[in-house]
Amino acid sequence: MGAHHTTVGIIGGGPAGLLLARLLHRSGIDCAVLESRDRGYVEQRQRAGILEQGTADVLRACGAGERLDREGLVHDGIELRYDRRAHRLDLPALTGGRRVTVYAQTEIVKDLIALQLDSGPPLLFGARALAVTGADTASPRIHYRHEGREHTLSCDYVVGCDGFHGITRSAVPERERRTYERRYPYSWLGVLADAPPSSDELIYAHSARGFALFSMRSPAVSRLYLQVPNGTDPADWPDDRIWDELEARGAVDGPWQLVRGPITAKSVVPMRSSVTEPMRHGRILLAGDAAHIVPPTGAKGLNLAVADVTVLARALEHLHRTGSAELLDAYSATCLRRVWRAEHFSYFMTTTLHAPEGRPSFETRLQRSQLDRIATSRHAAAELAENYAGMPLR
Ligand code: RFL
Ligand code: PHB
Repeated sequence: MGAHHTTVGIIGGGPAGLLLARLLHRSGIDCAVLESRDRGYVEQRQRAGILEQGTADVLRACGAGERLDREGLVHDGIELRYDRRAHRLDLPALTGGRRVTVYAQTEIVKDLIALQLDSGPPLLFGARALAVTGADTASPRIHYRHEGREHTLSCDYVVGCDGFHGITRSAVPERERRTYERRYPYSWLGVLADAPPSSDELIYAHSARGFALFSMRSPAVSRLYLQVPNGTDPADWPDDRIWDELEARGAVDGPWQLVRGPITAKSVVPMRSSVTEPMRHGRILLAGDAAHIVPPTGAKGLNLAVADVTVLARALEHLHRTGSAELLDAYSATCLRRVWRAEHFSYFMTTTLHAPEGRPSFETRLQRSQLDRIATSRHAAAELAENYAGMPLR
């Protein structure tokens, strides 16, 4: 990597790390990104699809909005299905004008990598951080392996953007951090299909057979999810079984037809909530999935990662420009307010929409009552819509 010192050493080249590097670079702050995987892997990893308005605005403001504006699909609503009925939530009408955009995480990552490789700060693929030392010194160090050799990068600040399974979190002494966690008794089987979406908007379907989500990547590609038991092997789900199950769970009175097509990818993701506090220890900071994860039902994970690094870039820029650490000192508390709101919303969406194991229970009845409430009360609908569309970033 040439220089062995940088102002901000960033571990992880997912959306959080790449966007942070972009924001710092634009503020004239020197930084470097170490990413353990290769470029192709990072660009193909199938994940999020829904961007809050604030997220899309940050991407535009830092010059990564061109393809987003051309190819992103702006959505004004989502549909909830239960008891064979469809109920639409009009997002702008319920939130004072906020909407969401369907633009895949894979595309954001490609756009940010292209910007960074074209005159941005150093971005090293195949560079696995092994440990961070010197948390309590003025110059923390990242020890990493690249092309079979070990290197050390000394930094003024180290930011862990290394996701849920990263190593930065463990550089904070155990007595200084606390993790709050919840696991759910189900997972999602997610598929990508060369089939046009069966609806113009996303459908979140509650059914006695389990939850189903009908999303999309483009006018030609569907992204679909089914609630499955933990430990499910995707090999037990041949394509026809997936389509039949999606059709059964999405069934509604009135016209609706599920369009089938070749399935091109299949994977199982467990549902988990987790928050590690605080998000800073001395000169080590955590951002995105490295600090917190949500079950995907609320579509919040990527949006939280973007919010964290936006707050962090502003704080580091303030420090660089004025010498004041005031914003940096507030970083963890500022982010955690938004994080806990998103944790609650994601938990609410998850527990309201997924079928509990076994026969219909007390919980199932509560879910139906809650869904009726959303369908009939503007207040209840607005509460969901405001959380889904997201709070403005400032
Ligand atoms: P990432 O994307 O996990 O990136 C972390 C990066 O760090 C690298 N890394 C290391 N690099 C160097 N040294 C080490 N020791 C390293 N250890 C790890 C990894 O290779 C990786 O490149 O975290 P980041 O940047 O914080 O971004 C978070 C988002 O990826 C995540 O929150 C979202 O994908 C969550 N999510 C969704 N979020 C939304 O906002 N809207 C959605 O619609 C949405 N849908 C989803 C989702 C996540 C899903 N899965 C697979 C969990 C749907 C699914 C199915
Ligand atoms: C997706 O398109 O991948 C997606 C959309 C909405 C969610 C989760 C995932 O809540």
